[in-house]
Amino acid sequence: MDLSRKIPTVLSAEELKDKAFHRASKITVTGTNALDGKKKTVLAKVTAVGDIMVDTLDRYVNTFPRMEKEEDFFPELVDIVVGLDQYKKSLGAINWASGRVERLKNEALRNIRRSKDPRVIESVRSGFYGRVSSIIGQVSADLEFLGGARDKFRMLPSVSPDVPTLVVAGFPNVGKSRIVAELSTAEPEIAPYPFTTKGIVIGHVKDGWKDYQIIDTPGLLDRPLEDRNAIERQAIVALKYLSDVLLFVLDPSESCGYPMEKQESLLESVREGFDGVPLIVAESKSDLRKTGSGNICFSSETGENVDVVLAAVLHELGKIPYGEGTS
Ligand SMILES: Nc1nc2c(ncn2[C@@H]2O[C@H](COP(=O)(O)OP(=O)(O)O)[C@@H](O)[C@H]2O)c(=O)[nH]1
Ligand SMILES: [Mg+2]
Repeated sequence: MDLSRKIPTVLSAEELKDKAFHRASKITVTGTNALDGKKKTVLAKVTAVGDIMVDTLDRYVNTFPRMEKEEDFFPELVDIVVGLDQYKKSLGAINWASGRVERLKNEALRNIRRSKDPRVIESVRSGFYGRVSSIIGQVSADLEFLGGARDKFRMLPSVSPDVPTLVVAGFPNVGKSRIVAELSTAEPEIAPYPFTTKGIVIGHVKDGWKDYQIIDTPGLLDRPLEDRNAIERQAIVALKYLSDVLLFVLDPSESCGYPMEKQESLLESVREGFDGVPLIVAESKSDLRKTGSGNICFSSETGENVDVVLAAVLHELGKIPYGEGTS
């Protein structure tokens, strides 16, 4: 996902007005006589102001992701990052302003064409300038909001929503990063993620022609959900939309510093929170301790059963329709 790439810089209300009026101020058209010249010049100025404003506003409406079609973004992430209600409201306001300016432009053009009085022509122009200024002023806060939203979208991880994705969970130091590195075909990259300081780690694994994502989420799925504040909970909810399959890592050696009882209760909490997402439970550090519990036991240290973990992961990811991973 890369929401920000195609979105242009959002002008403030002042900048947009300056741009339009400045462009128009440079226009003069010569006519067959003084009235004709005046008329043609004012028609061209009004057209320029109207078109610059409408084109600019329409570009925002068309390039910011719509919340109606969910293919190329995650509404839950957008909600956390900017607030979905305000986002929709602001896009709606920009769309409204564009329509208003277009109508006022056409009305002014008609009145100018109809008139034979240079003073009337001039007053239609200045009336039009005043009205469009006021409309742009009315959506000033919305432009500002969308400008901020664009910047915040840059923080979102460049995760493809349509590539089947494995998310790895478990307490700190249980061996998540090492197994992600073992499973990944390519070197994992670190991407920023809203409300975590550490970012998320995105690895890739290939199975024939298919490329899958493996995501390690330091700070997100490594503590009980009950201990989370509202924003962290939302971030976890958003993460749910990235997850097609979960791998939960338990460390029975407890060398991670967390007793198995706590690890198992986190597992239950994640199981509930990610209800409906296929869950693979695997026990790490089999070189240190094996439980005989029936879960896959692996060791990134010796390589034992890393292939079994990989096979289980690929088996589950293989069930996800490719190209529509996230639902
Ligand atoms: N003995 C042993 N140590 C491991 C194994 N996997 C990870 N570790 C060690 O456990 C610590 C935490 O591993 P890491 O992958 O960073 O855990 P994470 O915090 O869950 O990502 C590191 O010191 C690793 O070297 C393993 O299979 N066997
Ligand atoms: Mg780690």
